[in-house]
Amino acid sequence: MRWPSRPDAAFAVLAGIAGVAGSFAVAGYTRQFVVAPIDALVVRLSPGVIVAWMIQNVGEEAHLLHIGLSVVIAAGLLAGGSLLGQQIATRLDRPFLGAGLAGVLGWGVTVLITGEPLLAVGAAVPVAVVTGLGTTVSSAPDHSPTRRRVLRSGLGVLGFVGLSVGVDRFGGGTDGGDTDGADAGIDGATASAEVTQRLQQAESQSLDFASDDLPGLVSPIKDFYGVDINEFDPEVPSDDWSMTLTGEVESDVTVTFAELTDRPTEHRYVTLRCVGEPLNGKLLDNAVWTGTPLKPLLEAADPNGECGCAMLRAEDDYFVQFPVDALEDAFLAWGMNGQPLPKSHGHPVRVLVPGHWGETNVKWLSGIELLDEEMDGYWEQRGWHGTGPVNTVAKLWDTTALEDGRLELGGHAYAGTRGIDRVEVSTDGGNTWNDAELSEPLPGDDVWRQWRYVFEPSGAHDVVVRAVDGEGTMQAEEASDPYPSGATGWVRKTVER
Ligand SMILES: Nc1nc2c(c(=O)[nH]1)N[C@H]1C(S)=C(S)[C@@H](COP(=O)(O)O)O[C@H]1N2
Ligand SMILES: [Mo]
Repeated sequence: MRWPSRPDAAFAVLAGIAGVAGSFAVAGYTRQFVVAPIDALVVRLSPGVIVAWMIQNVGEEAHLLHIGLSVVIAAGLLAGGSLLGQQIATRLDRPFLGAGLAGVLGWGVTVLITGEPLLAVGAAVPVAVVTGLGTTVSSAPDHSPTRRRVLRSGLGVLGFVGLSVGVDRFGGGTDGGDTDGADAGIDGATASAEVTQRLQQAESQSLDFASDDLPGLVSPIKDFYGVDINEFDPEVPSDDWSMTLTGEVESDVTVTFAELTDRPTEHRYVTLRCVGEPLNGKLLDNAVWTGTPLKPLLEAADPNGECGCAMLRAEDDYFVQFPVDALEDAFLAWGMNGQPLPKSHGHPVRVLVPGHWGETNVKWLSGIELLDEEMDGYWEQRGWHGTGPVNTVAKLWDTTALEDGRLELGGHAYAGTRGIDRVEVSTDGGNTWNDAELSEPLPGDDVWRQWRYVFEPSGAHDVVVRAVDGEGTMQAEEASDPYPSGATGWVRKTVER
């Protein structure tokens, strides 16, 4: 095999990039995008220590690193196809066959990765076109115009990449049942009367903050935080969904989506908080969820395993192990703020376990296996202890200077099923404490509350906030990191005006 010349190699790289862009143009940011399965593999193969380190030190930007790597791998594979196509064609002494061969190889690679023969054409065509350009350029006799052409085609490819990104971002497209783009505040525009009543109740019970930056008592879908083990959400049509309770049970129980949504329906406020969030972080939100209790299904299956525990499994290969006792209070939700459950929040069905850390709220639920012996879940395998009840927290999300010279402090407080009894605020570093104003509790046994405290500042203040839960227990003062059992401590901040 001959070593590829520089323009050949350059065009192969461009062909790879163009192929990835083409795949993106036809598939969008979905699991059919050629990068998606590669990314899933990269994430799966990343050692747990690295993942834990990334979550703590790189935070939400960490996904850009593995996505970047996956894009490079995808482009590299398609570039390899382009080069191979060119080489075979050269060997056969038919250089102009190279484009066709490169296209076929690019198509084959993409089908192998995505399993989508039709959409793979979107990657194959740009690979063939750019490879063809390369062949034309290399076979051109003189040198300096060739260079110019290389440059021009390179710019063309970049233009194509830009265009496909633009088409996907702004042309709408392949969201399929997702309402993530739904309008803030009016998520419930098409909601049932009960959901609308709940959304209105949350609105009317929200404290009247001077600041517009604070979330209300219900988070609009577009603002609701998201934590996923995968970059690309599974796409599960409701009609294809069913879930089986199996394993250590008297009898397996299977429900389809139609059967599930036919069951007694409730609309509950449930607040979610991720164990991985920093003490004053924002991975804490509340929504009105529509669904049905899990308990009757559990009773029908009649678990008899030794550990009294179950593994919840999901379509994205996520899994959480959990005590059956706690599951008895769980809710299977298919609606969020009056919309069908959005793709990013687990369409079509997710679990909501009152009062436990976010990770137990399995999205894209695919099955519940009752066990004989305890086993680690996905995050527990990676060192987290995030299946238990949430820690009590009062967030300090608002420090707003009022026109009259006073300062408004505010935020949300949450203690899972224990509820929030009061929030105390100190403006002198913890020497003296005052009760904050609290929003009226919303109905439900796993809902946050808002707090607000306004005072007359003089100079700098060392503000500290802490919550007392419904059992009379004070939020733990000792500070600890989120890893492995959730952040503890009191939120402190120096404010001045
Ligand atoms: N199938 C599945 N379920 C999942 C996860 C996931 O990655 N896959 N993430 C969990 C974590 S860590 C949290 S905090 C919550 C977040 O739910 P949200 O994305 O709807 O806010 O979902 C949990 N359920
Ligand atoms: Mo989480």
